[in-house]
Amino acid sequence: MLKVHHLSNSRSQRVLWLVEELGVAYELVKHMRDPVTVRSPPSLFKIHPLGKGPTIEHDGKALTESGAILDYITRRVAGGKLSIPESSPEFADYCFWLHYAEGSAMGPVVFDLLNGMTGNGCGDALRGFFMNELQNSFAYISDVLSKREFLLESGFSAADINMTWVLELAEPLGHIETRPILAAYLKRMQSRPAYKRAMEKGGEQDLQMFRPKAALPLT
Ligand SMILES: N[C@@H](CCC(=O)N[C@@H](CS)C(=O)NCC(=O)O)C(=O)O
Repeated sequence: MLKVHHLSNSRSQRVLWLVEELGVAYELVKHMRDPVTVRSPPSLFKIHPLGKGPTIEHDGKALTESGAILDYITRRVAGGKLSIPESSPEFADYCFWLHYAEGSAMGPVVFDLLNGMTGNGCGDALRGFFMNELQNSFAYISDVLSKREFLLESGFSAADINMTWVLELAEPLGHIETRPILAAYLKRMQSRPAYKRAMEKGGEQDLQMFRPKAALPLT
């Protein structure tokens, strides 16, 4: 059976949400972040040498990396549900959004989080660079979502699940309240019954722990 390793307050919430949307059978294994360092506990490194949330186990293999896991589960475990087949005209859009979320969109958000945690440890010049990236990226996502409810025209997909956690992490950093289209999208995603079930099963998510120690300008 599919085993989902969930790290508290982490991206692995995505995988829990996905399996709840799909209604596939799975076993949930919870791992708690170290309360001081907020890093993964040794139990996750026993599953995969990278010790990351999310990690899954299926058919004798351990797999890590959100995008790879979402792709694997939708195709291999769920017969393509919530993904887009190669034959569809939307396949290219699906590949883009699924990987853009954790690739280019997540980068500046994580930099800003680490910058906040270290009291502007990146310094103004570097921060200026990644804030510019964040602005362009979020403006693009907002523009697309101003025209439709989901990232793809055909409707909800695993790409929305990957993107939602990017925006959830950006929220305590102050990057959502100024962007009403992203705020509304986040609310729509969070109101899905499967999202709520995933939260109940994984344990309430508190990303406020990542709020910066001191307020920094948002641009
Ligand atoms: N790009 C990877 C990032 C994985 C990642 O950094 N996960 C975080 C949780 S949000 C983690 O495991 N942090 C604990 C640690 O690195 O010790 C993915 O999407 O799976």
